Amino acid sequence: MPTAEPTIFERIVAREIPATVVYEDDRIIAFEDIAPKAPVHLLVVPKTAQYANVTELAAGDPQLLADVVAVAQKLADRYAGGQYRLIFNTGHRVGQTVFHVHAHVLGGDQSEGTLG
Ligand code: D5M
Repeated sequence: MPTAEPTIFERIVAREIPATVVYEDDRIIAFEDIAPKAPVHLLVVPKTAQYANVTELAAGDPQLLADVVAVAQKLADRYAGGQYRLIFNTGHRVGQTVFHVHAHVLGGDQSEGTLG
């Protein structure tokens, strides 16, 4: 069976390509988004490539999803005064480009305009 190409996030986990890493433990890595959409824009990424999106992660490893949320809160506390949006794009039609589950943590002053 052919193996899928590694995603860009697997390559960041493997340190094959650089990223500005702001958090890491044995199961999760977080780094700055390369194309920030807010004053603070971080990605919190489970290291496993097993889950393409948050629905799969919630079904397959709910504790890991809870840990992703806890890391997002910790980083928002550190970098964004504890206020943030947490976004999981799910599907290419809404803009998902990397099919390795990741949480966008968006913080900083966005009072001039946000989603919804
Ligand atoms: O989010 C995928 C996100 O990944 C998007 O906001 C850009 C970001 N990205 C892509 N390549 C890199 C690298 N090399 N470093 C940091 N961030 C990166 P999605 O929800 O799939 O659209």
